[in-house]
Amino acid sequence: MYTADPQNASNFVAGVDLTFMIILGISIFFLVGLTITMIVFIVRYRRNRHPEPVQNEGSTRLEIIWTVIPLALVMVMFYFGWMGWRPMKNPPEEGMRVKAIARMWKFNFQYENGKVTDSLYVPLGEPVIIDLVAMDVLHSLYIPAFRVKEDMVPGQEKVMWFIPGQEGEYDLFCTEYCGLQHSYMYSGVKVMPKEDFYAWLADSTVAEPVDESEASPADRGYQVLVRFGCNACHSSDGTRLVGPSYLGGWGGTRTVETGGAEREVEVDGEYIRRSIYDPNADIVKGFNQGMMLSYEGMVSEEEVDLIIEYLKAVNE
Ligand code: HEC
Ligand SMILES: [Cu+2]
Repeated sequence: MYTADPQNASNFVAGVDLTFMIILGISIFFLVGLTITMIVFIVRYRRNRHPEPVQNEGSTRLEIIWTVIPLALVMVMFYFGWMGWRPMKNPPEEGMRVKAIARMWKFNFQYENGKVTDSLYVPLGEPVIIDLVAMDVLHSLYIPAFRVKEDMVPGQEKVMWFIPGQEGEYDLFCTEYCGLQHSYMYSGVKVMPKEDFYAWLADSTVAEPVDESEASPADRGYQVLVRFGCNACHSSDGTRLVGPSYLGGWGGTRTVETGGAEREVEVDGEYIRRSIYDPNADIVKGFNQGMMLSYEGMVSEEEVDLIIEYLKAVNE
């Protein structure tokens, strides 16, 4: 995914990099300076030149020097860090708003017109304001090339913003260890020229800019499962992951727990729909409640139908 790391990938690159270089410079200066001083002292004050150690009692001048200089240096670091960080906390009023939704183990991005994608698409040169929503546990959204990173905390409203400065594709991933398939939360940002971006955004027929129209309903159903990260918890080959496999479900029966009572249900369209929109209504026996969250408002009715087509095809 990752292609380039230009200096102007976002409006924050210059500030963050400058701070980093200043701190790195100060650190290198002290590493080299202290090492040289140490070696000189070892040679000059070695035992056979100074058999009798001398005890030096305090020096106010030295004390002041080695208090004031480090204080000034950390204030310099603080100043640059503060100046680089403060604008990140002040998003502009106007901009392209998008909601980043993190859940185990997938990012989805929801645009103002309802479009949902699994990579982030943004217009070049326009402020992008991201509302960060964590559905289940702590996640953290990180775009290294843009020098932005922000924790996503369930129940907290947080935002992140930036202005993309150069067309291209960049890495985006979760940097808060969030469980078994944390590494699946790896995605990307695509920066497009404004006209291309708004044309893509207005086109409601394709979620991702790929040609889905030729694919069969079952193939498109599979793409829906990929887009929403269902496959982190469900396999297609009978393997038991966090949730039951797609294989062996459709057309058969399931033992589920409904409100504490066990019962048998037919795995049909209605059951699948309920499993996606209200996963805790029926808990498949042997699996944990609360792992799967509702996808109501994210996965559309048509997409549920496509998923059902895929489940039929898997169990043929
Ligand atoms: C974090 C893990 C997780 C994710 C992500 C997840 N599920 Fe589930 N799913 C489960 C678990 C656990 C169960 C079994 C417990 C239950 O019934 O709620 C389950 C049950 C189901 C069932 C009933 C299965 C059966 O064979 O009886 C369906 C259908 C289903 N999920 C579909 C989906 C779809 C579609 C998505 C993506 C839009 C999805 N799941 C995402 C964990 C997950
Ligand atoms: Cu995560």
